[in-house]
Amino acid sequence: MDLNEIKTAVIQMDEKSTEKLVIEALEEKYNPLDILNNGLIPGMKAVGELFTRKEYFVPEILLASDAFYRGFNLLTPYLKKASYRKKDKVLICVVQGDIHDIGKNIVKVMIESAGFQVIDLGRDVPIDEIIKAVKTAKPQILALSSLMTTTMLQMGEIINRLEKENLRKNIKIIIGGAPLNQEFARKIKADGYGEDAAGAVDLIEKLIRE
Ligand code: B12
Repeated sequence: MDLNEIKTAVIQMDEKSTEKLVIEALEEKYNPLDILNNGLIPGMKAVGELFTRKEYFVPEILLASDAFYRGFNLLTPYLKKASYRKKDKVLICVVQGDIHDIGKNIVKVMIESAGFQVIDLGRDVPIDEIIKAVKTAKPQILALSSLMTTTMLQMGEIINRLEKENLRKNIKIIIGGAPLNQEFARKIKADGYGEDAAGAVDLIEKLIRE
C-alpha cells in the first residue's frame, strides 16, 4: 500500500477507510511514525488548505479530524512503546480562547514517546490555571500551543506572569502552532519555537542539555 491512501482517506473524511488503511499499514510493517508523518498529518494539512480556500467548512473539518483521530489512536500505543525512560517533566496546553488541539495532541504523543513525563492541561486553558500548574507540578519545560493570531498574544502574557511570580528562571518555555515563528518566540522571550512535533522533541532535548 501507499501512505498517500491514508492522506486521501482523511481528506475524504472517511473514518472507516482511515482506520482500515492504518491497520493495513501496520500489518505491512510500516513504521508507525512514518504512517503519522507521511499519511495522517499530510491529510490534516491538506484539509487545512481546503478550509483556507473555502472549499471545506467547519463540519468537514470536524469529520476529517474524526478520521485523523481514528488513525492516530491506533498509532499511539506503538509510538509510546518506542523508547520509554522517564525523563524530565513537560507541561503542555493550548492557550485560552483556542480550541485547536490536534497539533498539541500530536506534539504530546511525540514528547511522551521520547521518554518525557507529560502533564496535559488540555485546550482553552486560562493563564491562572497554567501558573498554578507550574507552581504545583514544577515542570522543567512549558510547551504552549496556539493556532490563532488572536490567541497567540497570550503567550507573552504568560511569560510576563511567570517572571512576575519569580517562576521564570526555573523553566524553559517553548511555543508552537501554525501562526508562530522564531521571530515571535524571540520577541516574547520564549526559549524556543518548534515547527512540528519532531522539532518540539529536538528543541526540548537541546534546552534540557543547556
Ligand atoms: C482543524 C481546524 C479547526 C477545528 C479544530 C478541531 C480541533 N479539535 O483541533 C474546528 C473546526 C473546531 C475549528 C474551529 C475554529 N477555527 Co479553525 N482551523 C482548523 C484548521 C483547518 C487546521 C488546524 C489543524 O489541526 N492542523 C493540523 C495540525 C497537525 O497542525 P498544527 O495544529 O499546525 O500543529 C503542528 C505544528 O503547528 C506544531 N505545533 C502545534 N502546537 C505546538 C506546540 C509546541 C510547543 C510546538 C513546539 C509545536 C507545536 O506541531 C504540530 C504537529 O506537527 C486551521 C487551518 C490551518 N491551516 O491551520 C483552522 C484555523 C486555525 N481556524 C481558524 C478559525 C478562525 C477558527 C474559528 C474561530 C471559527 C471559524 N471561523 O471556523 C473556530 C473556533 C476556534 C477557537 N475558538 O479556538 C483560523 C485562525 C485564523 C487566525 N485568527 O489566526 C484558521 C487558521 C483557518 C483560517 N485560515 O481562517 N478549526
